[in-house]
Amino acid sequence: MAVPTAARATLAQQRIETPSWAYANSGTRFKVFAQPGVPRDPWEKIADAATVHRLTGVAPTVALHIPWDRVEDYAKLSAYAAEQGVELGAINSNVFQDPDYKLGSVTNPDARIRRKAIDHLLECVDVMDATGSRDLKLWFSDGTNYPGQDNIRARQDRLAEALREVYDRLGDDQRMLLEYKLFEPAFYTTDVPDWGTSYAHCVELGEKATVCIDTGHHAPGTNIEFIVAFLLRANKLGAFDFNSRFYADDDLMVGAADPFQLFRIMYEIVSAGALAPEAGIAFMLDQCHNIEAKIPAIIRSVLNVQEATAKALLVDADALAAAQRSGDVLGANAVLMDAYATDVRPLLREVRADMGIDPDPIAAYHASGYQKRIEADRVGGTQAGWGA
Ligand code: PSV
Ligand code: MN
Ligand code: MN
Repeated sequence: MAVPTAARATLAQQRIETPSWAYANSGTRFKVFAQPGVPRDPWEKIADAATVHRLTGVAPTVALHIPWDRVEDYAKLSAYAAEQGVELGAINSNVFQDPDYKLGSVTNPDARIRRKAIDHLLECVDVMDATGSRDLKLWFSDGTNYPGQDNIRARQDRLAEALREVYDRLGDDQRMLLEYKLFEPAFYTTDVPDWGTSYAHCVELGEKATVCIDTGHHAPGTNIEFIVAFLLRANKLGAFDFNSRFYADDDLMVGAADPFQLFRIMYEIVSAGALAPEAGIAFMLDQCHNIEAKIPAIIRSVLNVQEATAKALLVDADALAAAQRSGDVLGANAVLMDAYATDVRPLLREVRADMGIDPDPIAAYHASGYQKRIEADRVGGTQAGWGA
């Protein structure tokens, strides 16, 4: 299959954001398996993210999580990131770990706790002012476990009120990303359980509010690319949190469980012309590497997104449109499958060579000596924040 020059340029310019917490120790609710050499503070997480960017050339930003990455001076952290060759990306809020939030954060029946949660979200906007970050990412664990536990409609009102206050605090160049998740930790109702709920709140809020699709946050069998297409058309897709799921919110490497789904998602993006940074969609990873080596796993994830994107770029748009117009069901499907079946690894190796980086970033990482260095230098790495 001939590879258009434009596709090579597009691949070289792709941007994938890595999450600070993926570099730190993490685990399940049963056990954290600590690994040698993991970062002990946000500075070291940024150094690891910069290493991933140096080796892949397409991961120039790192998302922070407050309070896990809380520091005295965010402008200094931002300057340090720049020295390392990366920028600080989305600011992730956390209103899901404090015991005060047992019955909810911004939807809690107690006004005092709602105030505390909103104040944290406003603090995150202060952090964005200092770091120059564009995006505030909101994920709420709020919900109920038992029928009758709380008033479902009242909780929506409280949510809308809190979102409005935070939205009104955003600067001209700042945005709000509202993430949804089907269930967990609440098992009966979740206050933002699906894209429709997130979308409705974002529409009510205004143009600075958009939906974040975490690929692991759906019921099995959900057609995620349909959600992507719908939100793209409505101009309400702000970001992805990429990861893989086999069962629930597994946070495994993106493209590991279902590379075909990742291709279908990236095809919707490519066909809508929404891949370029100017289109305003943040392509982020949201993963935890509990048992595998973290930096190579993050590099692998970046490569998986690149491979899905390369295949999406190879879809013969004219042939597909002609088959669709003439009602050629099998022909149209074949055009898509031909692109998916293409081995794009040689192409990506060439793209990397043209970018002046090693064509095999994982081998380059192992050869670099970085892992040995961090294992020797860093003693007593911190936990990402959950799963103790
Ligand atoms: C919890 O489910 C979660 O994985 C959400 O997806 C957030 O994006 C992430 O944690 C970081 O807060
Ligand atoms: Mn997420
Ligand atoms: Mn999640």
